[in-house]
Amino acid sequence: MVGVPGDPRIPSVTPPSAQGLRPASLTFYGAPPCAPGAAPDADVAFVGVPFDLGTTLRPGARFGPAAVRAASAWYRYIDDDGNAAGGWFDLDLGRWILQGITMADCGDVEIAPADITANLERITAGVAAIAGAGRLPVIVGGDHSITYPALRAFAGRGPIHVVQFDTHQDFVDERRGTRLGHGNVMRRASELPFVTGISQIGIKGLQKYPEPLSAARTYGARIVTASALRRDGPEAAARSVPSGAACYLTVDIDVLDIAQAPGTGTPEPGGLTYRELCEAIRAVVKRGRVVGFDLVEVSPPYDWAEVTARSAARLILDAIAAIFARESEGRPVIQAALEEGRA
Ligand SMILES: [Mn+2]
Repeated sequence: MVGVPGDPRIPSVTPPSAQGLRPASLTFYGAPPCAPGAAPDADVAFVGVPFDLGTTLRPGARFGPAAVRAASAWYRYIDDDGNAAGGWFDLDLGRWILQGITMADCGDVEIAPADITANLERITAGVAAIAGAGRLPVIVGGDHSITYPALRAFAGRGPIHVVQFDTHQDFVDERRGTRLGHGNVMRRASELPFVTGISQIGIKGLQKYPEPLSAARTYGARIVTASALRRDGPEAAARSVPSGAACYLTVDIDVLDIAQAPGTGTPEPGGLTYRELCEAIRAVVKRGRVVGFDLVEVSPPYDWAEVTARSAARLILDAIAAIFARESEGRPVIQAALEEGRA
């Protein structure tokens, strides 16, 4: 018999929670799902944003959250004995990471077709539900335009310095009538009253128009090119971040070299290696206090052998390990950073 709505024998599509979030069938790292409508009860709360209406040329990043979730299955949050938050032993670092740090997957922001403004509001609400609970939101895009609505979720929580790892500056004011695309996102971020500065790390590539670069310089963006990072090292790059500042970390996966991250809309040759990126993130995180983190622009239709999705899944763990290693206290660090910023 064909099921009809309300037929108890047929599993219905899970309704979105009060925050407009739809639970995922597969979770990041196998972490437990957040209870719908409740504040997340974990140090780290993942949220997927399957939105790519901000792309200039090649869409596909809407499939990013699903691909990164699938790739993250390699790193299991719960061990064979059913224990959660046991962390991982990092053979390269020679120590445990993320021991005792709890994680939960809040699902995906429910994206509506065609209505950009409504979607941006849903993204803000979804991230605000996590940040407002004093948890670390880890947002997986989606194209880079989602960083602007994600940042808006921090309004009223004190000054924030944005640290952007990216090939492109994304500082175009307006092109072809749009101001909310992924190439405009840092310009919009710079206009938020509580954003006190922006560090742009890993920048490279060719530009047709000089206006975004001069506007970023006029704004006071601290620009560290890929070459400068390579030449001067991660500690020097991290000095672009004000010491002790509350930071929002945004990583556009296209900061990696095209060979290491082919699955993205606008890849460029000459990018960072995974190791260079990871070491730079560790240095930045040691200097600032990260209160929000997104990873964007994984576009599975352009990926090979899950190279990009797997790199993203690992990078998220390495980044949050660095964030929580800073003071190894977990949730209270995030809460303190937000409260201190508010004071
Ligand atoms: Mn970008």
